[in-house]
Amino acid sequence: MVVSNSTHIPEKIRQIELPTVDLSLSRSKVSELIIKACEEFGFFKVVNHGVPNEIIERMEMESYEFFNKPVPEKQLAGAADPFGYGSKKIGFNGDVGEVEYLLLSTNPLSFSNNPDQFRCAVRGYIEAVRKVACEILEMMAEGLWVSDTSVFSRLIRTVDSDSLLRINHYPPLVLDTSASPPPCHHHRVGFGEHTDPQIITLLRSNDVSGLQISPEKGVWIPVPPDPNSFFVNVGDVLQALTNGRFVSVRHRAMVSSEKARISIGYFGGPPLNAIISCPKELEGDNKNRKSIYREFSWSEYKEAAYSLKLGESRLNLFLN
Ligand code: GA4
Repeated sequence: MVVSNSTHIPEKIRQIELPTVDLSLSRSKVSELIIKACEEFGFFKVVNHGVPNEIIERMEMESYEFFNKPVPEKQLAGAADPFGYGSKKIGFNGDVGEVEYLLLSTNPLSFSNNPDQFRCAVRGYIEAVRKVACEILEMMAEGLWVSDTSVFSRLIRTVDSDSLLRINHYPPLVLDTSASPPPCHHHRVGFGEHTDPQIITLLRSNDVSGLQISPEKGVWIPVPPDPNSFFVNVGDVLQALTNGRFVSVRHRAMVSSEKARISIGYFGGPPLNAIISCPKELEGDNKNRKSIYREFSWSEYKEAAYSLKLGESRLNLFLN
């Protein structure tokens, strides 16, 4: 199917079944499936993840409650510069979308103006998803035959990891049927095309669609929602840590449903002073054993990523 985006460039929407990883399978099978998915798409769905339902439900309920409040009350969470409540404006470079959100740092929890129950729900949720993220990162290292199997996971497990939690609330799509000419496409951009700068993202949403991934320019694969699963994507730093074997997937969120979408993203990032370089087992097999990317610190990379527009690529600024 061909649809148009706001700049009227034709886009192809492709319906492809995306990889699913069942975490209850044997460890070797799981790591094999994860490696394949990360090399092919930089993206997979996780089922049987072991995060208790109560933790997820509580988090979702508190999120609904937060976004149902009047705007002045939501603003008590502070402005999203960098942590707090934001609406429409994304980042610092003029990007906008049909979304309101709460952006929180996970270490320590930047969340002082909100009620205790919400704080507790967020804490419990972060702890649970971080655990799953660490397990996944360890199985990635195992599958890549890296001897230090916690080489990736310790970057997000440490207390000074620069990780984030983002709760997004996408409004329902309201079509102006009286518009003349009538609207030609039934979707709007909620959160524009981008890659995540960090190591790994675990995203969970209610049963409302919107997420799409782009394996190649102009091609979009809609990801059917599944409230019982997490969607995992490789971030830019993991692409660098794996010397380009894993791909940091481009993705976006569209507003295309008559129901509001709530998504909760955990972005596992390294400490600001961490030096990003791939383990020796993943260095090139060329004569100089050179890796594709030069060494960089997460703070250096973050600064570059945050100074660009949403859709702009940053990892290629760090090529060797
Ligand atoms: C994408 C992933 C996370 O949501 C985020 C986003 C951040 C923001 O909203 O402030 C960024 C975006 C994200 C990447 C490029 C920069 C920074 C907006 C933007 C234009 C919180 C993050 O870490 O990077």
